Amino acid sequence: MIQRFTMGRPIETDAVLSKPRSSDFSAFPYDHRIENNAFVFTFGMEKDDIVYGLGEAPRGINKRGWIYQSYCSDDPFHTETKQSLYAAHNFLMLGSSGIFIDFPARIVWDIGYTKADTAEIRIDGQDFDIYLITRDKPADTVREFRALIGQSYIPPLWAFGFQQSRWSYHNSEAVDRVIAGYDAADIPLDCVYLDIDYMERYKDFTVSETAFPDFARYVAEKRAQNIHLIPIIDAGVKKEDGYSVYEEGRRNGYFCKTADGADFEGGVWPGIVGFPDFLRREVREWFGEKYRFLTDMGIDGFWNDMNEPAIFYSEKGLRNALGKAASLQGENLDLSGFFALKDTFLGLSNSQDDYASIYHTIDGGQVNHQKVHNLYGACMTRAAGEYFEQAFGKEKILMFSRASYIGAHRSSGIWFGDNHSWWSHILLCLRMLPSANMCGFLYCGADLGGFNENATRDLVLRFLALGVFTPLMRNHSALGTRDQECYSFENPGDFRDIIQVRYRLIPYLYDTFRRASENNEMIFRPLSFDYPDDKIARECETQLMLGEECMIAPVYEQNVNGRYVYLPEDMTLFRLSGENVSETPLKKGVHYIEAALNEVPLFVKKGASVPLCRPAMRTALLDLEHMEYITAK
Ligand code: MIG
Repeated sequence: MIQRFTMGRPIETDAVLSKPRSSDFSAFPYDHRIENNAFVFTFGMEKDDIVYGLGEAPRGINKRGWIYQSYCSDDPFHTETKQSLYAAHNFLMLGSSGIFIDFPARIVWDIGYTKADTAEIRIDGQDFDIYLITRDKPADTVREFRALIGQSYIPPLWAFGFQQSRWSYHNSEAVDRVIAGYDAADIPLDCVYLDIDYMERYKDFTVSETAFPDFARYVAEKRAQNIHLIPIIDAGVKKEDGYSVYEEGRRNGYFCKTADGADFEGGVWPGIVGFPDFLRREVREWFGEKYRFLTDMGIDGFWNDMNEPAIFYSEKGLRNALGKAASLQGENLDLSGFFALKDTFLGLSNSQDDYASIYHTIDGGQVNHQKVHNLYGACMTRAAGEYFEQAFGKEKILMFSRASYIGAHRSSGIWFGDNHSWWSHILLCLRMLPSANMCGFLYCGADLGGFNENATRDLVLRFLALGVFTPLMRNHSALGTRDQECYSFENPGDFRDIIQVRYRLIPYLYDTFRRASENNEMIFRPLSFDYPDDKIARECETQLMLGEECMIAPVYEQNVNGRYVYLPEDMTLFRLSGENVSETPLKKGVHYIEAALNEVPLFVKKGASVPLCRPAMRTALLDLEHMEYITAK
């Protein structure tokens, strides 16, 4: 059953496709109050209740015992004490009771942080819709919620191939070296990413002539090798005379404004930029159509970045900070004065003052950015996704975004942003997968090997062994970090063994993905969804159910040959490595499972089968007619 409760006059977010009629608010079942203009409601949690949800967010599958915020944030340190990441996915479940808050400004979710047995949810405003969904089983609640928000995006098949990225492959020679490196090591590859340096001075919808001369020909040449190039698009449009995208945007009044009606200007990679007001349909149509510059040259995949939006500084913020520094010139700073000055500069990026000084135009009126902050990136990505669907049809273009709000799941996937080459981030990725699936985001994944800082060979291998199962399987790393391409480590054969397993599983994974999208199901589920009465399964935060047939349990620590795995029922362990498959039937219970660095453990439920094809160097070269089945007898 779904009930909708409407308070005030909510801003249209387009998260929900067809809205059920609102119930009288007096029937809202939770204790609530208004406090400092915020709507606050609370509910109790029994000792053993599990709270799921919030999509892309820090910490566990069970969200209890922490405080989270829905506030899209560009924060490259995903430590466990953070409260938000890049997305705002306002769907929470207490057992099988679902709550979706359709509200695009800040929400604070105190899930037993202040009081262990109480959840207190603070909605920063009084205009919103809350949907309550009650079913007997969590998976049914998710299905009903997903039907409400509409079918999840399905990418082209080749988007399930292995993808290599780095900030940045600076020119066509660098891209060619990557492809040659993979080909020489016999490691399959489908995509190479173009990070911001492919552009001319970081201008969206331009390609640097010196870095990629005759880009269309180059793209065609790569397509003939079955390689897709995936350029990045940033949210901000460089302010530059004679740059048509900027000039059109300014002339038509398409950029976000300040209170006095001037274009808001912020500093990001291109220097000073205007931020398209993606909340407006005509701006989305304009910006979406701009991707044609690249699709006309044969590009068929994109990643949208910096769309929280990330703002390194604003002119006003910088002026204030410099003024403050100048006023201290010649003063004898005490320690607190020094720290205050330092914080002034550190606080220039993604500052609340800047966000509060941005205005959108909605239905002809000015709306402060803080009221709609969490829609910005989602609307950018919708602009692209809706253009692609209309111009090319469904399932043709790969599209994923950094920032997101529920609703964007219909036109794109997401990646989990700037993680680190830390062992703990294997688990962070694992835990976000079911949560993101609940919220409709099926095409997702983390930067495998970790984005920030230097990775070790064993970390990349173990990260990839989880990535074998994530729809987006992309190795990506930051500027200045050690080479992280698979062929740059010792004995690349181990990497081949892992990535070939992915290619063998593509028919199964793609089919599982498609069914999950069509039937509003999750690809990855917490064990507790499937084994609600099993105490150990209910607490499991390091394994996931995959599809109807499988369970996965990646190794996530250094210098170990395996890990403990809990089997909630009899299953067969298949160790997959390259074309090798070994099989070990196991009884329900706890087992120490060994997995070498070149092996992917896959647990299959008794009686179930999983198809495997022969590996190939590209998805386009897979033989999808001839399958071998691994069956758990
Ligand atoms: O401020 O384009 O999350 O994947 O490599 C950093 C450069 C901007 C952040 C993205 C990351 C990308 C990087 N970008």
